[in-house]
Amino acid sequence: MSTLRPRGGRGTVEGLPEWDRCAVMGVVNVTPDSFSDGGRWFDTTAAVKRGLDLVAEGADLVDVGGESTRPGAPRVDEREELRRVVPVVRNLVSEGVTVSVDTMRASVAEQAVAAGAVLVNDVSGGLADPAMVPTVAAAGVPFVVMHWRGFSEDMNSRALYTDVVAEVLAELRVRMDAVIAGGIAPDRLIIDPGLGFAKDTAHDLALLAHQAELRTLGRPVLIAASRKRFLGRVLAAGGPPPPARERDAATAAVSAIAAHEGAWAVRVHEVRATADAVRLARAVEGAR
Ligand code: PMM
Repeated sequence: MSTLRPRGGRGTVEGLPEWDRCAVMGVVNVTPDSFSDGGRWFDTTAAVKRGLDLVAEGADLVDVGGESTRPGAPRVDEREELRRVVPVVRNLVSEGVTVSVDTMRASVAEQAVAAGAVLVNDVSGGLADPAMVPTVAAAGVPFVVMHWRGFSEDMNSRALYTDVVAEVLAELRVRMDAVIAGGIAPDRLIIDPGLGFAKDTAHDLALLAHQAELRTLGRPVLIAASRKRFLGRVLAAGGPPPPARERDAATAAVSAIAAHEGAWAVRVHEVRATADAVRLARAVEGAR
């Protein structure tokens, strides 16, 4: 495992703060329909308070999104996405929070960056909107390239792999080359295997088991397992899966594993337990 990890540990991202451990990205979904927390932070005041609470609980940065990407979700209207996201970003930034914007739209990314967001997290890795890569390149902010095979409406039908780890790596490499060719600086890229996006439980687990291989792409790795279906399936042990809100202990377990394997950051809905997990992973690392 550690033999596959390049020197330099989890890596650094130009334009973002450096943490001496795996960072914790707290999630604020300003949506009525996200699979795990939809509707809970669906007005600006509640969403901003949620972001501040996540920071108080130990989040290093807060990821603000206005479009649900749960399997089967329809797309949200652009104006509505802007209305949901931009004021929340602006308010959190004014409180000193490091904010990323979770969007597939260049217009939302652009306005969020203008409002102070310092990272664009695009689950489509720039594929959904042809204006995304030039917009991020011009803004000069870091960019998350996630493995993605198509919109949520029908992504489950794309969960077909012969060797999921090799194919995800190869497809991520193609996207990295494309976004670099499009003008985004290589040292501003973060990669993400896209757990649950066109992947079933076995695929998600294989990607976690081979996380160290993602580091061979040479960029920091973001792992976003929080409350996802595969955790429900593992916990179900043959019975009905527990609801999303009862998957936080399992999420924290993944955070510990991911941090131990060299993840740059983990993206989670409930921060407290994951903040403990990444600190513990750091302590174990320090004792090597
Ligand atoms: N997953 C979701 C949303 N945004 N961003 C990244 N980089 N990686 C992910 O896997 C990811 C993401 C879906 O989860 P949510 O709707 O509960 O936030």
